[in-house]
Amino acid sequence: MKLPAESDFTSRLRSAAVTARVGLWLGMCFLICFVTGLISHYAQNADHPLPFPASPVWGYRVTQGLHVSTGSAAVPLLLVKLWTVYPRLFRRPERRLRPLLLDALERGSILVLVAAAVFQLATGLANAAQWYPWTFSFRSAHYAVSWLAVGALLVHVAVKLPVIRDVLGVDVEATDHDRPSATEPGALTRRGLLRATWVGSIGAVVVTAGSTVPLLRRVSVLGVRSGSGPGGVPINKSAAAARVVAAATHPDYRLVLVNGRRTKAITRADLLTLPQHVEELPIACVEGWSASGRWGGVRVRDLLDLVGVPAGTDVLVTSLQGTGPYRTTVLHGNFADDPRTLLALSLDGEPLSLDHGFPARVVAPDRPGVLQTKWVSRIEVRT
Ligand SMILES: Nc1nc2c(c(=O)[nH]1)N[C@H]1C(S)=C(S)[C@@H](COP(=O)(O)O)O[C@H]1N2
Ligand SMILES: [Mo]
Repeated sequence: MKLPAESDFTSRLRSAAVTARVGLWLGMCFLICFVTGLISHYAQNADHPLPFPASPVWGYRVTQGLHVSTGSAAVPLLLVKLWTVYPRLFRRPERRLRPLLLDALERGSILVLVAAAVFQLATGLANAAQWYPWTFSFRSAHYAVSWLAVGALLVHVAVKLPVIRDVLGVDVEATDHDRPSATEPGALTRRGLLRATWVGSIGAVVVTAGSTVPLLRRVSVLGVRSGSGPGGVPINKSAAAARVVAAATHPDYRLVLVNGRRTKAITRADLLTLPQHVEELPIACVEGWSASGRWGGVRVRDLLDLVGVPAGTDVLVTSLQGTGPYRTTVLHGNFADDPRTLLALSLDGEPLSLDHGFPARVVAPDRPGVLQTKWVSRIEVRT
């Protein structure tokens, strides 16, 4: 089989004028994705040198919704951009050393960029679809590769800046930076291709982001969670899947509070005799879906007072769940003290369902869904 030559690609749609316009939007999506990703990563870290804010309550809902939306929007953009540039892969290498080295450097940085971008979008989408066909930790891999992607992106933009400025300054049909062979009219005009790309990109957001915006839910075929769990809040992992049904319904259930040697074990019935509060708070999953609920229960701060935990103390929350990465989570001092942070016993006026975390779960404002621990059995001062 013979490799094609760059000159074999003749469509005038594969033009720097198109690439730069798609690239501009792709770059913006990547930047928003990167920043919101950093926020999400930080929020999930066990150590917070700077406290993560507990306000506004919907903060994480918005940043993570943006993260998943811009990631989804980037998929068609990346595909079209790659389609417009890949003939350049078959360019003959330079003969002289200096241009050859520069060319190799540029191609190397593009290889890193493309590999990182494809990895981020593929793992991100798979994660949003709750499909984990890998064994590495999603969060650390996705985080590490994001730096690679952004680094390579900055190098790429810097290298291409002269061309980008030229082609963005003139009409998209201008041919100044076209490859000599790119002269055949395509099935679409360049404007038509761009329009189709924007539509594809918006479409990608609609089919995924619907899980965050209730109005879009019906058309959101890739948004995995429906809005139809008890109390209007979807269910992420069921009690059966977490293997907690027996422990959660056992008459010996006690919530155990621990502050060093001071401990207290409380039944669910006793929890219901403590002052009850109602808060409207969202569950905002890292997968992008979110839903608001009216949670009722006991303030975590009131519970900590029962065993004399001082203000500002980080606590560790443990679930009845035997295994899994979300069995224990850290509730940082500023969250534990926030009057809106509840150990929830009810949702929408009904006792908490098993799947939503019965007998009791954590709900705190502006907090990633993964940390809203269900089936809570123990709250202790973090050591
Ligand atoms: N013990 C435990 N708590 C958990 C989880 C879990 O797997 N185990 N999943 C978390 C995730 S990822 C999310 S998004 C929320 C979902 O809460 P919901 O199922 O009530 O909507 O619960 C969180 N709490
Ligand atoms: Mo989640």
